[in-house]
Formats: sequence, structure tokens, C-alpha cells
Amino acid sequence: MERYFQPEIECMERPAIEEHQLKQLQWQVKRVYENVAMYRERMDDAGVKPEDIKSLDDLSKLPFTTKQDLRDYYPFQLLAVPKKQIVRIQASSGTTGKQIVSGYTRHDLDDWANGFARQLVAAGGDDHSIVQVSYGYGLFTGGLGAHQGAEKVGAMVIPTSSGNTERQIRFLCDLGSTHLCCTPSYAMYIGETVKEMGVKNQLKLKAGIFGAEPWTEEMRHQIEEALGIKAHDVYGLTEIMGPGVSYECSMQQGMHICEDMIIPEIIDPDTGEVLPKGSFGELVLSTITKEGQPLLRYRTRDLCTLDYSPCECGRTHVRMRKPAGRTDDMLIIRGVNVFPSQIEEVLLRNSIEVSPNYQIVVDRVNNTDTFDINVELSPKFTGDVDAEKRKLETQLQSMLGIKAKVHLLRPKSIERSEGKAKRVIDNRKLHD
Ligand code: DLL
Repeated sequence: MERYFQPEIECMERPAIEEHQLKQLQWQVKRVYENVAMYRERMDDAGVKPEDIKSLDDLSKLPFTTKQDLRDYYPFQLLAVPKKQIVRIQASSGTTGKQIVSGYTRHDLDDWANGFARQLVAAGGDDHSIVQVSYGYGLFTGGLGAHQGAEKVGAMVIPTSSGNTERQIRFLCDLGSTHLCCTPSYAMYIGETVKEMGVKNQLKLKAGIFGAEPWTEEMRHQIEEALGIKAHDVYGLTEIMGPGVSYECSMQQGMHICEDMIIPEIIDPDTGEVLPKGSFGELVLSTITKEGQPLLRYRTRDLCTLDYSPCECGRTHVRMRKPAGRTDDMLIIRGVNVFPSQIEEVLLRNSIEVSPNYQIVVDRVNNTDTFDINVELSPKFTGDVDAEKRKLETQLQSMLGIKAKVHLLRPKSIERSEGKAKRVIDNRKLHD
């Protein structure tokens, strides 16, 4: 039977959720209007006053917030409380452009811990669980987010952080960890190393909580097989809170968004128009209980759909489907839109012959885009390398609509990731 961390919230009836959301939205809009200059100016420009928010549909009257706003108003100009009330700062990895930061009050940390605690319980965790947190600790929200959520449940937490893979595995075996939290690419690496060490039968793991990057269903199956666990997807972003914005129950059919804290919308990324229920588009999130750095209509750039149909687990909060990628992850190669997840899907379909360790290299030669995919052969591969390469190239062309050159490499020749994997090397930027 499914267990809940906060059944009175997780299983609320839809009218009660909406009533709560409207009340919180009105509260939040009023306080950002009064306390955050950017929101006051933007709302004045749009001719919207806090009292104009009379229904949830009125949310669409409010202006969007973007990552660029967080950069422009860095570090503290979006705070809605005096700095003194901020008890924690986290920051995004900042791989592109200027670093952004997020400030939390004590109440915000508690909300965030509840989000991840709901995830742990949905993954079968309780106060007997032993939770190994192998997400990086520090400014990245993975480590501390999982940590405080697991503590909230009363589990025993092992804060290994990422890296030192053999020691991770010794801890998994010696301490009998029941839950592993890390990125899916690190889980793959841990699985690969468990196999090499021949210790799968010493593991006590029951489930894993993996997120922070896109991963496919095929990758889920491989991780579940390698570690003998059920693998749950968890989603989050620094700007909103961290892991636990949405979490997957045992049905593994999408992630329940914490709708008591967040209102989701799906928009057309090009026009900004709100799309009808069930449409595929960009996820936009509004934080309705956050005190420190509340964001209204934050454009996540993650592409997905929302599923309002009832979930068999009994939770009523809407589910988001696994993000298919980000608007800014999408590569345009020779005029065609390419998502790394499409390539991963093809490679994982051929998992007997090749491993899911791959890298996409794009460049520009004589004004034409080059498109190469480096992928490792599986250690057991004994077939004809040329035939395998041709087969993959044909499958990729039919998936993507353009031709890629596949290079099959020896096992273990692509660097493994202990955090978010770097799958794309786009050298075209060097020529701009
Ligand atoms: O990645 C927070 C997190 C930590 C989530 C641990 C889950 C587990 P950021 O570094 O700010 O925060 O990156 C946020 O990562 O906008 C998505 O593009 C991507 N992302 C996060 N979770 C998933 C997921 C953390 N489950 C960005 N599936 C987001 C696909 C994900 N993409």
C-alpha cells in the first residue's frame, strides 16, 4: 500500500487545492508588489494591481520572470524579506552566463524539506531507512536538499556527497544503505562499478532518487537492473527551491508537483501563450508559499506536459511528465531541431551492443554543421564494428531527420560523470 508523508496535503481534493492556491497567490502577489521593485514596476507596466487577481485564471495577467532577471537583479534585489531573515543561499551551477543565487528563510527551508521528504516516502522510505546522499553538497541544491528531506523523515542520512566511487560502494554495502540519491548518470557509473567489484549481492538498496538532468526510460531500466532497485525521478531547480519541486510515486508515471507550494502552467515557448491542459510546452512555475525570493511565472525552459488525470497512488497533485529537454538544450543542426534525449533513446535501444556513455560533438566546417556522436561499445560486444556503426547511423537518421557520423569507441574511453553529465560539445560557438 502507498504511504504518504503529508496525506492531508498530498491527497487533497482538487477544489480544496485550488482554493488554497488562489488564497496563497493573492497573498504572494500582494507581498511581491509591496516588497520587490522589479515586480511592482512590471505589474504597473502591465496595468495589473494585486487586487486584480480574483481567480487562478488571472495568473496569466502577470508578467513572466526569466533567468536573465535573476542575473540582472543579482544577488539580493529580488528578496521579498529583509536580508536578515535569509538563513541559506544556494546557487545554480552557472555553466552558462552569470551565476544566479536563491535565498531561503527558515520557513522556505522547511517547505523544501517537506518536498523532498514526500519524495523519500513515495520511494518507500521511512524512519528505518538509510539514505546515502551522493549528490554534490555545497551551492548545488542536490546534496543539502536530499539531506534535509531525509532528516525530516527521520531516516539515517549518510552525506557522502559525489565522487570517490569505490568508497561510495563500500558504504552502500557496509552500512546497508536502503536509498541512494544522486544524478542518473552517476547512478549508471555506480552500477557499472558495482558490477566490476562483483558486490551486487551485498547491496541492501531498495530504491534510488535520481534527478537534476534528463534521463530516459531505457536508462531507468538499466539502473534498476544494475542496482536491483526501483528508480524514482525527482525534479527541481535552484530558482524555485531544489530537488522536490516534483517527485515520483511508485506508479512511475510522472512526478507530482507540490501544488500546495507551486502553481504550474504550460506555455508556448515562442508566443508565451498559456496552452490547454495536456499540451506539450514550456513549464512555468509560480511559488505561492516562498518567503525569501518568491518567483511568479518563472520560465523554467524545461519542456514537458502536465497530467491532471487521477493517479492510482491516491495523490491528487498534478503530475509532470519527464522533461524531454530544455528549450536551451535543443541543438539546431543544419536547421533541424535535435534533443540529446532522442539520441540517448536510440543508443539505449541498442544496449546489447553499445553503452549509454556518449558525447555529441557539433562543429562548423566551411559554413556547414558537422555532427558527430562518440559512443562506447559495450564490453561484451563481439560483432562487426562497421556494420554496427551503419546500423546506428540509419536509426539516428530516421529518429532525427539528419545524418550524424557515429564513432564507436573502446569501453570506458568517455569520462564518467559524478554529477550532471556533459553530453554536448558545441564548438560552433568558438567560431562566432
Ligand atoms: O538540478 C536541482 C536538483 C537536484 C533536481 C537534485 C533533482 C535532483 P539546477 O542545478 O538549478 O537544480 O538545475 C535545474 O536541471 O531546470 C532541469 O533542466 C534539470 N533537471 C532537474 N531535475 C530534472 C529531472 C537541480 N528529473 C535544471 N529531469 C532544471 C530532467 C531535470 N531534468
